[in-house]
Amino acid sequence: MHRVCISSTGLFTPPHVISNAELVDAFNRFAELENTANAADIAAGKRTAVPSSSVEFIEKASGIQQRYVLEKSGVLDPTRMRPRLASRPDSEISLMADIAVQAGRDALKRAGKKPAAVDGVICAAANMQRAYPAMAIEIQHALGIGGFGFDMNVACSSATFAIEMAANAVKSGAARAVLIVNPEITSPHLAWKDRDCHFIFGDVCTAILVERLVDAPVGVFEVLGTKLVTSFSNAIRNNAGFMTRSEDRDPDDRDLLFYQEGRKVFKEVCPMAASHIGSHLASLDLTPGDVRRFWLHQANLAMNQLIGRKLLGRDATPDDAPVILNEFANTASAGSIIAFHRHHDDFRKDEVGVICSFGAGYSIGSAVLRRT
Ligand code: CO8
Repeated sequence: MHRVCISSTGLFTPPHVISNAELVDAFNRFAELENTANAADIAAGKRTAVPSSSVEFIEKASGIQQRYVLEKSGVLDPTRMRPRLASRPDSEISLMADIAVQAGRDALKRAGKKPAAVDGVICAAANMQRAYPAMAIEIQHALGIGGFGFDMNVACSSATFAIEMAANAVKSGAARAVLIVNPEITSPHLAWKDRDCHFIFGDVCTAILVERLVDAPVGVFEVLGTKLVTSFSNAIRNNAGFMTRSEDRDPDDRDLLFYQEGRKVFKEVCPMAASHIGSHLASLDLTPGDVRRFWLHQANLAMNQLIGRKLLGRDATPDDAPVILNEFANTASAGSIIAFHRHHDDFRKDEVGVICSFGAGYSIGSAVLRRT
């Protein structure tokens, strides 16, 4: 069995930013148009008016201040309320593969690795651009990586679940190194017309290089252990799928985009995540007090504060549990990886950190890391 490490991470940040003020302005103009068009039905009590959104609510309820997106004009057009993404011919690289290649190259460059040293690509994200061929194989081809490629989806826990898959492949000797990419293009499957969730997500792509510890320089993060759990819930769901056409569904049906019971998720997932991390650490003879930093899933600031308090018995500082959701919003599986990417340089030798994601499924994944 080989010892395994995360030797580098990579990040692709989309070119466009939408501030909360811009988002709320577009939403409120949309609400006004809708309410004007349906004024008679609203007055007759046959329809409820679309309520307005507010920057204050968004910042207080979530901690999110802005989000990056691949295309913003369509999102901010009150007559459209979804990004304008151009379809590409089969002869061109797909959008999802394109951003994954950029994040993947960043990770390879930071590790000083050539594609020839990598034996597999896992594309792990909350949504795939198409059914087949696997996105990972297109990414593998574009990067010039040999071996295998496959896609996997565990919603917000896709990246941590992929770390376990990659770590097992490296540990067993099946691969020398595996590149994980998390192209999270959330904007096409977010309900921008729903004020309860229109502020939640942003687009991004992260990459993680998992390899044999002996092949990496000192200063990388050894993977001491990974732990995954799932428990079925309908509280976060998206019913879009390949059967909707045969079911004669209207593509605009609300359940064909992201929907959730946010309060229920909050209440149910926080204790699950805190006890998951506690038991994972205990299995490695560690306690939360031994952990220098928690790189938590970035869905909601209050959620992370609650998990931090449950683990540490006090308020977690930004140094204990760094926050990136103010800048990126919820980027599904990429959130905890961005937190790690941005906040690990100051680790000293032998300090321990935990990456933990939680989300739809429910699914929770953690990786305990020690700096070498
Ligand atoms: N502006 C003004 N008021 C608002 C707005 C708004 N935009 N939205 C809601 N309100 C109102 C509500 O209508 C409600 O009014 P009332 O009290 O009169 O009913 C009031 O404000 C309070 O609303 P909530 O109870 O909904 O507010 P919360 O304090 O619970 O905050 C949150 C809402 C932020 C959604 C919060 O519940 C939360 O963050 N929960 C956890 C969510 C979470 O982590 N979800 C995980 C989802 S991600 C995931 O797992 C991956 C999915 C795959 C990726 C999909 C990509 C698209």
